[in-house]
Amino acid sequence: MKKNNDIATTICAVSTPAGVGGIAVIRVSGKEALPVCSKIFVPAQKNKTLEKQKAYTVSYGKIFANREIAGQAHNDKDGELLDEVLATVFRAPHSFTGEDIVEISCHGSAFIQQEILKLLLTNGCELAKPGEFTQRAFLNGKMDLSQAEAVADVITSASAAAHRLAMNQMRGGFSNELHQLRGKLLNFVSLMELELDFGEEEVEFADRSQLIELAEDIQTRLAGLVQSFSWGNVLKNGVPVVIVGETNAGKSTLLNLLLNEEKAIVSDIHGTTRDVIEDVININGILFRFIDTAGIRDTTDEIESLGIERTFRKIEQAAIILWLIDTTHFNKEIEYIADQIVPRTKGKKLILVFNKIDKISPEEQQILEEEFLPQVPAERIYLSAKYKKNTEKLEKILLKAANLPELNETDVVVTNLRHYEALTKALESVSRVEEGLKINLSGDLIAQDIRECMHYLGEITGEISTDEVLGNIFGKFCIGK
Ligand SMILES: Nc1nc2c(ncn2[C@@H]2O[C@H](COP(=O)(O)OP(=O)(O)OP(=O)(O)O)[C@@H](O)[C@H]2O)c(=O)[nH]1
Ligand SMILES: [Mg+2]
Repeated sequence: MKKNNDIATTICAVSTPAGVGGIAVIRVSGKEALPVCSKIFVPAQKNKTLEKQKAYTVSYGKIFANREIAGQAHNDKDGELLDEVLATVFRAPHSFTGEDIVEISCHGSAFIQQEILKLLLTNGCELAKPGEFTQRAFLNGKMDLSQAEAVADVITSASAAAHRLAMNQMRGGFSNELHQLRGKLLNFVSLMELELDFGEEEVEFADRSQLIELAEDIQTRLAGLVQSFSWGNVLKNGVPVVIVGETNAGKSTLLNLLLNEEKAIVSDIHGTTRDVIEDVININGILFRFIDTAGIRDTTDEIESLGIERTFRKIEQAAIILWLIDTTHFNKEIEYIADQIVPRTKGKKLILVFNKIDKISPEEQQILEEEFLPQVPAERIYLSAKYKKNTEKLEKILLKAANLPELNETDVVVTNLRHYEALTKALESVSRVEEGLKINLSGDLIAQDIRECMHYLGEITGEISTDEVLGNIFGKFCIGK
């Protein structure tokens, strides 16, 4: 793992969310964390300065508004009291970043937070960049790259399943496994490269049949991980459910109902929604991503046509399709719409949602049940989005349709696109290794493929990383994380 002990700056940032809360936590990390904080923090116990404070203990004290000059903090005679705070001290290397850290818990006012930050900046700190605390944790060898990325996932996880996956990744389950696979490959490739040193002599240090076994093993494992992405992604970002159908069927009404929020405009004008509108919501511990779309009809309106094209694209990306049908309004259009939707739903779950049943009689509903497109294989539900009738039943159908496996704490599931891409490439190279071995390809070519596979595995854990990759990953974090 990459070690970096010469990070010179001491950084600070508010680590709690922006805005007003009961308390806020300002985190300071770096070589100068203790002396800098000591300049602005006046401990209640006069002789217990932060520098003398034991690691992992908290002390109570004051911060004054005009403590900008070194050495003045230990005299609270003058200056306007800014806040009474708690300071927690962590010492290198046993801290989140691996550096000395002081966490100042102050009252949650935005003004107090800003003033304390200003005091820290005038006393020699720099404002942390997005994700810089976690980046330092990585650079100081406290965690590998996939664990650092999991920190962001843990922070944003919005359902029990996503949380469990992120926690597992943060604890290093995934990295450990990749690290081991990589170690085994390294072992082999070293032996093969040794053979190459012997040039013309026919020596074989690396046992080919063992290597085939290993390559097969690794292939199976990588293929499993690559496959897990399809639902790992769903668990993290929500099961994509697209709401489609004719104009005015009540799609936006249903979206608002499911999200419990007036997200989309509802009106009785046909073609109200022209773009896709989406949001996620947690139903019984599973995250769903509901996507409202432009109603499908044969139109010459250019903008509406673009909207309808987007509808089709969203159907492609969805796992579940809710086809909304207006039960009060039947005409030959429905055949046209069926032709547009049904062929696009292969391999996906299609649910026929008959809406506005508040407006039809039980007899009419009965006729629909018997006669409406009987050849379309799909679950059917009758509801009223406007009057919230049968919507619990719809949620049950959705949960069933999502069909997500129960996860164990130790299950390794790939949820990160970057990992998925690297694993896919690693899988390709290890497949080439296996093929090469089977046709007795020369050692140098096989060694090259092994190295390539190791490279991609190393990219995930950060054993191989570039500044660009790091910038990309940590730049997506918030400041203070
Ligand atoms: N009676 C009744 N009216 C409904 C129901 N659901 C929606 N509506 C009404 O139907 C009209 C159209 O609803 P929207 O949700 O805007 O329909 P949409 O499918 O999004 O329409 P477009 O965006 O134009 O494609 C509105 O006047 C709604 O109030 C329902 O269950 N019963
Ligand atoms: Mg709409």
